[in-house]
Amino acid sequence: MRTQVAIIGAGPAGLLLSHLLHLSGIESIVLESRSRADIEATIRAGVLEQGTMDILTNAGVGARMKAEGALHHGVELAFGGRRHRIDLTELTGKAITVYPQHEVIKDLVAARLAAQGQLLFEVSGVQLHGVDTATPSVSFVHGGEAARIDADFVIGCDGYHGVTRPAMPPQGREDFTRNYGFGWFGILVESAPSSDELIYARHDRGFALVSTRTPTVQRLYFQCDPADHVDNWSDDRIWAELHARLESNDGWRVNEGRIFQKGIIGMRSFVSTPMQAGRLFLAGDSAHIVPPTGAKGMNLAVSDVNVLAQGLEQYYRQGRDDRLQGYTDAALRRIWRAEYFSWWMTSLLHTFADATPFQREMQRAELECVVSSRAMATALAENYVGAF
Ligand code: RFL
Ligand code: PHB
Repeated sequence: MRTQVAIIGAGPAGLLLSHLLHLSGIESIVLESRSRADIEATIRAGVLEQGTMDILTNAGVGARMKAEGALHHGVELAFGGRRHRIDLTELTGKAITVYPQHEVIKDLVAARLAAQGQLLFEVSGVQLHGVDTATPSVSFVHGGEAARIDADFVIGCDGYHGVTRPAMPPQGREDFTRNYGFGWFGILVESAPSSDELIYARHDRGFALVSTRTPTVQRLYFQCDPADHVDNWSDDRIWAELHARLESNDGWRVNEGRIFQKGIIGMRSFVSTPMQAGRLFLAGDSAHIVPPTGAKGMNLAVSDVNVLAQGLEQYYRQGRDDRLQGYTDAALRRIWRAEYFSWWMTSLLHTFADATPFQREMQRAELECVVSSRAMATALAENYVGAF
């Protein structure tokens, strides 16, 4: 097989890149290790920045997001028994949309297939060859048969645990990592939303987050030990913990309902640089991870491939590669802003096992500053909606 751009991974990064390239008349093949049903059912992100919505809309894949996504003009910070609203729209002129990542995936898969895009599911043994030459290739197994794609470029969109980052030449690489030592326990609940807007709560027992999915499904999270197991958490224990962390002086309580999905994720910050070497480029979670507190991961994946698609378009249309050469620098400017904000939100709202009493008071004081100072609330709002 021969194509212009071989893309590894059919997450938001890989699928959107393939679609943007198609709109510019550039051919690609996407290789995905999981099945279509699996990628369309994996529960992950929920919050889309205005810029992400604009990119999806301009690419012609925003219709269902607009119709079914919920526009949110504010978020709430809860601590000390009180909730404080941060008015995103008043402070920034922008809003966010809650629309599940797997719905974005469904929209992108449908768009690729409608345009006869080549999407190969359930491939295994992906290996990269000659990425430091002008004729890279990818070998893999599909439907029990060994296969190979010759391409001009290989793009690693295969997430944090993929094979493309380890295939980067080691010289000159620098990785930046922060492990937080805690995770999030996430549940999906059959019940009406408890709140019109997301609630980020700080409590001495740990962080909790009230999010939504649809008018009949809530998405809730609480800070936990990343080594804990979902089987240790009965539904009753989960509700007791959530009620304790979300306690409110005004009598508000989170709505209970049937819990139909439980999972634990670890929290880390990670950036791997540079994001390119020769004809191999990384985009999305394959190059960087943020803790989910800032709701930035999918938004970064989208902005990375938007920059990369412009570089590839310039290469094929004008025969110039200065945009491609500048990809890492252009992408990292936004990535480090999002890394900073995600780290800051995480530090502000979680309990840290090694925090001294002084540090705990500083955290409480900082929260008071954020909700009482318009300047600090504006900084949070600008970062949250991605106005940078
Ligand atoms: P993905 O989505 O991980 O996709 C990578 C794809 O590559 C495939 N793959 C391979 N394919 C072929 N060969 C191999 N060797 C392969 N290895 C892997 C995988 O099967 C997969 O299909 O990466 P991408 O595209 O970079 O997208 C990143 C986002 O998925 C991620 O950043 C977000 O989900 C993060 N995130 C959030 N981001 C937001 O913007 N807003 C949020 O509100 C938000 N909330 C979250 C989140 C992530 C969460 N979890 C579960 C980590 C909430 C949670 C709980
Ligand atoms: C979600 O709805 O899954 C979600 C919302 C906000 C976050 C993280 C996850 O910060």
